[in-house]
Amino acid sequence: MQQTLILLKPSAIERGLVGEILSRLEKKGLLIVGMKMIQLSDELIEAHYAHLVNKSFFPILKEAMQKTPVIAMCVKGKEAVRLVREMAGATNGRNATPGTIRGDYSISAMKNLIHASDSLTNAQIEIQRFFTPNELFNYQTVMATALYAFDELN
Ligand code: IDP
Ligand code: MG
Repeated sequence: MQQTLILLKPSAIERGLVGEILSRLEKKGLLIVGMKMIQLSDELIEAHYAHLVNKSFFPILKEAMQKTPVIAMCVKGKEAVRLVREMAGATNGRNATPGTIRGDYSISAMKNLIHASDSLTNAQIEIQRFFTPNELFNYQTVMATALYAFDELN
């Protein structure tokens, strides 16, 4: 099973879309193994969006990410990294395919509701950036045998 990092951004919090997005992730079969609300510091945003610090829109992005606290989540599932990226949709909400979270609920390139790790390597780095080991939980649910075939449970 893979783990991936999700942030529900201030655009999701402000619009009251937390429940909706969480519900989609749960219904897909992803298991929440960590979840907390945090106010992002300058340092955390600069590390998380290091690939964007030199972009002209970075100051606006930083402000947008600090407008409210965010909800950070670590979810687990088979191929979870790719699945959550696909469920999030293209970065720009106006280009995102209907049926994706951004495609259904965002009309903005920046205020696109959700962050999802883009590779297994980055997922591991990002999970460690946002969670301490004791904030992540290893538990089994009876649902696992309903969600997966026996030979998929690893
Ligand atoms: P991603 O969130 O789909 O992985 P990234 O390129 O990693 O996309 O960009 C991180 C975030 O920065 C985006 O989710 C979006 O909020 C913002 N962003 C990226 N590109 C633009 C842009 O061209 N204009 C405005 N905001 C952008
Ligand atoms: Mg990205």
